[in-house]
Amino acid sequence: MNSRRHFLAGAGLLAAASAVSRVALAALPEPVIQTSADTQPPLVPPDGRPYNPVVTLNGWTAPWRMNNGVKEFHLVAEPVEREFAPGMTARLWGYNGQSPGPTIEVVEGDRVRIFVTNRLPEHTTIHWHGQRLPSGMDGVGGLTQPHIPPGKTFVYEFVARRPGTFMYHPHADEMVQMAMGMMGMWVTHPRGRHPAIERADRDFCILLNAYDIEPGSYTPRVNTMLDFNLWTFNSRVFPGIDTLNVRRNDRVRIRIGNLTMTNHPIHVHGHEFEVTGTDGGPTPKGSRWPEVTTDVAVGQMRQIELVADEEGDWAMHCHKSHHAMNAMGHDVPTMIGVDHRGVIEKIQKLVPEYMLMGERGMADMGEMEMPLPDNTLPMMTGQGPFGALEMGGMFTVMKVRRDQKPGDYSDPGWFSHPAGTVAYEWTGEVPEPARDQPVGGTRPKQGIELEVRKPRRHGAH
Ligand SMILES: [Cu+2]
Repeated sequence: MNSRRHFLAGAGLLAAASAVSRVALAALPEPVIQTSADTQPPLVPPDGRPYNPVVTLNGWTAPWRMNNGVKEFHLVAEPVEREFAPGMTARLWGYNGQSPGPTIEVVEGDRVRIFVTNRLPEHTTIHWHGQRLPSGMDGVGGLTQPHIPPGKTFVYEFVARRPGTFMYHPHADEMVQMAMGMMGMWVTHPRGRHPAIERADRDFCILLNAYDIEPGSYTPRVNTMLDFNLWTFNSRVFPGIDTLNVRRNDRVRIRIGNLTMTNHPIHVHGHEFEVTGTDGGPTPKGSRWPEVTTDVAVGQMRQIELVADEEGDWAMHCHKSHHAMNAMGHDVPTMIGVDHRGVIEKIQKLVPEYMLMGERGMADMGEMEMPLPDNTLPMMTGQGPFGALEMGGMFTVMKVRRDQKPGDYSDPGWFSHPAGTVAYEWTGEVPEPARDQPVGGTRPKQGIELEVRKPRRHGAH
């Protein structure tokens, strides 16, 4: 739900004192604040050149106003609360009430004016990642402009010269401000027919970001270099990420930007896609090849497209398995193959709530409801129609349905598989594997050889 918040607190009082006229207040577009982490419906352009709008998963597009042919936006850099998934909320910095900030959508050739108000406790700027623009509008604090001090508003203005997918983020105390969630996406639609840009039926935006939030706490650690524990699509983790709901045979475009500190191989099940664009713009058709995974490196954007011609529920996720899980439980030691019989009861006499984890792998964690500290999410979680999904982090599902109406982005529920198309249990005889047969008349020795190593103490090298 959008809620309009007055930019100047107490504006009524000021107006009564006739210090600020209505005309002066109207000089800035009122910033629109988003309070929900739900996916908002596409913003069909009310004016300007028409285009097929994007859908930002668990996000929204910034409204604008036309002022003498200029598209005016107002971004407010401010502390925000962001729900990562039900059960966990983080205190971040973002724009207009959320992290990531609203997606900005314009058309090639549009003159764009963006007011940026700083409500953070420290200075900031916005860099318009990937845009062609006058150097002084590039948003690098100290290099191309003075920083925007707390409480001040700066104006950026340029023409969106080339179509494509871009990002925006501060270029001021960058490590801190990006670790706190300050970033957003920018889409410039082509002005007309473009030889390298097809018309897409569904066009999704996903910004990859990462956080290090200790279980039980609310604010990210801002000095973490690589060891983040929450890997997010648009500052959400599975099972809090909305699904990509599409109609069968739709041409689906997914724009993926990476503002984390590592690369993410993004994998889509059941279909092949092509990379149709990068930060540099649309890729020439002759340069494209089919893929099912594409690596999105740090600071990069990859725009992928597929024809969703296979009905079903298709996983879409980062292929680094540690990025498809959440924060809680990473410090469990590897216990596969360790026989705990007889030990567990003894431990439970001392620690009554002690649970054995990982003796047979870690899948138990997906099923089990572990007691958790406040405000965190289990490492492996989520329920599907057949049981625990054992996922987290950068994981969602593309739901392809023949009866999904054009323009309908609502969740159709789980897929009803046609009879005989689901993997099933074999109930017949299972022959012994050939390797167990005696070779040359001798059976392999019974029992397992063990190599015992003393545990090395941490740091003792
Ligand atoms: Cu990843």
